[in-house]
Amino acid sequence: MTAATDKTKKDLISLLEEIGLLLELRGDNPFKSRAYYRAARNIESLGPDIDDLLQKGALESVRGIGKALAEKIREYLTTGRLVYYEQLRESIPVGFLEMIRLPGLGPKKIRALHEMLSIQTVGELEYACMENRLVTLPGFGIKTQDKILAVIENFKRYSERHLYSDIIGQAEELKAYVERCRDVLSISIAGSLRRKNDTVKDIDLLVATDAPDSVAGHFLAFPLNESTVAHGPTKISTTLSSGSNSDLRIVTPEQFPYALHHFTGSKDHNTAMRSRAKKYNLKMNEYGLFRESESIPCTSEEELFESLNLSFIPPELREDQGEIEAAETGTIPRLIEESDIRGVLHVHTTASDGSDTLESLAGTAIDMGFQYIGISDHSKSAFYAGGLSVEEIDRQHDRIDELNERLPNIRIFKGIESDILPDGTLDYDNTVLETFDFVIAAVHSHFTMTEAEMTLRIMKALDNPFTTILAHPTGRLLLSREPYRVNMEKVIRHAAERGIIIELNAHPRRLDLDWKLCRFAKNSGVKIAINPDAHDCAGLRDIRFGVNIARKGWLTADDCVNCLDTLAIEQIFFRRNQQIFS
Ligand code: DGT
Ligand code: CA
Repeated sequence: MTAATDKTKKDLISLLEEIGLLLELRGDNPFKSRAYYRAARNIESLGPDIDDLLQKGALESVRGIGKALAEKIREYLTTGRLVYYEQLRESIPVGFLEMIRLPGLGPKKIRALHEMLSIQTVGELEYACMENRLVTLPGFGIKTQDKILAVIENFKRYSERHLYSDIIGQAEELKAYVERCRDVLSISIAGSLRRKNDTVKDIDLLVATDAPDSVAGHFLAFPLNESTVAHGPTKISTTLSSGSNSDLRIVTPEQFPYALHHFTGSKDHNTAMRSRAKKYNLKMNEYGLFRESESIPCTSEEELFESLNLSFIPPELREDQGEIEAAETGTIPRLIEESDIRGVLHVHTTASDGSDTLESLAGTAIDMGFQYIGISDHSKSAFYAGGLSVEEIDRQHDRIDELNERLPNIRIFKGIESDILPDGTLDYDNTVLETFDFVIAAVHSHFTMTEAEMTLRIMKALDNPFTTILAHPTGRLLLSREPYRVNMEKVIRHAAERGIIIELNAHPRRLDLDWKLCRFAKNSGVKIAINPDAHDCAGLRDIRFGVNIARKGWLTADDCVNCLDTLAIEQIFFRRNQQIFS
């Protein structure tokens, strides 16, 4: 028998090593994986070529290769495939294979993280680190957590898509740098970053100049450029140290408004705009707006929209979701802005899994100009997150009363992030729940229910008269975890009927509700709370990412409860409590 494939000894060794690793990842008997590693080593040190042994039917003469393994090697070398390996691979979460690429994270640790925290992907692992989940985990600790965060930082550089929050800083730095070139006459970030998408592929930057070579030279000298990908007369692409690509497009000052509109996108919005232009017998592209060969002059995007009888469409709305019709009828809403936010809810302290104290969080909220902060540590079932016992709640409430007396510039509201238990109940008795100003209900476990079960579970939690807010309603983690199966339309309609607020979680990896559902919630009559879900003082600043998505979801300040002042939001909490007792 001869090898009918081009599989070499080297391929075989890699295969056996990978099987050993996969078995370890799956938690099979360690003897099994060791046998594969040993066989790989023995084959490596073999003198004769593996094909000779195969032809002679003498594979079993190699130390560590028994009958079963010899059969597998034969299958691999003769067919080029090994069914056993393919099945093994399928039995292991794909994310494990991604995690194993992180230096310092071996199969044992990956299994431990999966068993104790249900982590299956690098993104979930990063999120868990940010929530300090590894600090008290046996075999881990704060140092390991910090090391893991550092290697993840490096890992993310090579992803195809990036979180908006990971890229915007470098994009703004690049823009500020390019702007320093004297020949730059106008400049703007474009593409998905300008539309404030939750994830982005690259940085699109647009410049107007009369001296393209000078601008190109300056751009190429940006200190954070790692390599040049393409260099043409109007477009240059580089890879930055963050791992993302940056595309610079160079146009004349006259072309700038049209190019800005074009390169902002989205593609679907552009297509819809072109159809509209056609109705006016106009042609539209990145260089201009034309009636036959005559160019229609526009000096800004505003004028470009005006030429098509449209009001200005904010970039966030340019997703072909009815924005052109709204601009035609003058019904584009005044979108919420960060300066509309009066206070923040959903904040964790050192009492559960946060890393800053109540006092320092309140201090940061004051510095940020907020009128109130709503504390909501985890509830008792969330043992992995230091969920609060009834005694700890009492102590926290005393502390909040004290601080409210001492700090006249801020109102601290007493809240809790209560787990929604698998049967849809909340985590404490009514006698405990009634001591809070507000109760946030959220799913943190049992993600794998059927859609019907999960929908019922959440709807039941919304029926609880103590529930004020439903948090991170779909459970998705951007680029790392799909939403759990749930009928969100049903949940949103139920929340509307029950007067429940739904959270737009501002953490850049959650942003859940997503922007399409935000709009559906608004149209269903649900109020939204843009919540930072902060686990430290810096986390309070994530609110801006939530505002971006709220804008993409067409929300105004009136749609968001945390644009209310202290008195008004207190009345909402109070009214809810009155309903319970009436
Ligand atoms: P990304 O990069 O995947 O996060 O999303 P975008 O929207 O930034 O996409 P990108 O960088 O490929 O292109 C930037 C903009 O340029 C895009 O939003 C619209 C415009 N554009 C690019 N290619 C086309 C195209 O083939 N047709 C039209 N109509 N517009 C395009
Ligand atoms: Ca882009």
